[in-house]
Amino acid sequence: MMAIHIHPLERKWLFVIAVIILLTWVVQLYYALNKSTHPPSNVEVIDSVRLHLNDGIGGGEFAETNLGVKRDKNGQLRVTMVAARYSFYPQEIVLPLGESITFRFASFDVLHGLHVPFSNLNSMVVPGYISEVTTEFTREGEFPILCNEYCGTAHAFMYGKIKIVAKEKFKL
Ligand SMILES: [Cu+2]
Repeated sequence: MMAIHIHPLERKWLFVIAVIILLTWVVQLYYALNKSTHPPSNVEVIDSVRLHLNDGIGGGEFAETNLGVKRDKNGQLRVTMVAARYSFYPQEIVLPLGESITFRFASFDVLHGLHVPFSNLNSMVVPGYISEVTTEFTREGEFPILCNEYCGTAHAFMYGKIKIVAKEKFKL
């Protein structure tokens, strides 16, 4: 059999690539195990065209009048939010520190992303699907909600605001 010849420089780069892949893997594993970063596991479809109507799939959960922060019958805090070019609706919400909160997002038009710095809240908002994330905040303060999927000309101006307050100061 003929020996395969690999140029020494190519061999070097193969090694560099292998190290980069390994490093990426280690970083992902670290964040998955220590910072509770994990892919969303909720698959739920929605009709984006009827999102604003009260007769949409899910009983109009994403109709304008149903958006915002609510407590469900089990006492769990829920945030229902729509991402659309170029804002998040509602644009400002207030939430308590250290309490489990379930976020449900839907897109009105194109692909959006939702990221809150200093938290593990980071999700894609794919048109036609509901993104669900349950998390809790560990720092008080005001944080921007940023769109991290390019969605059009004014993408850079698409933002919202989350204010995290102490549990005792939180009112619904
Ligand atoms: Cu965007």
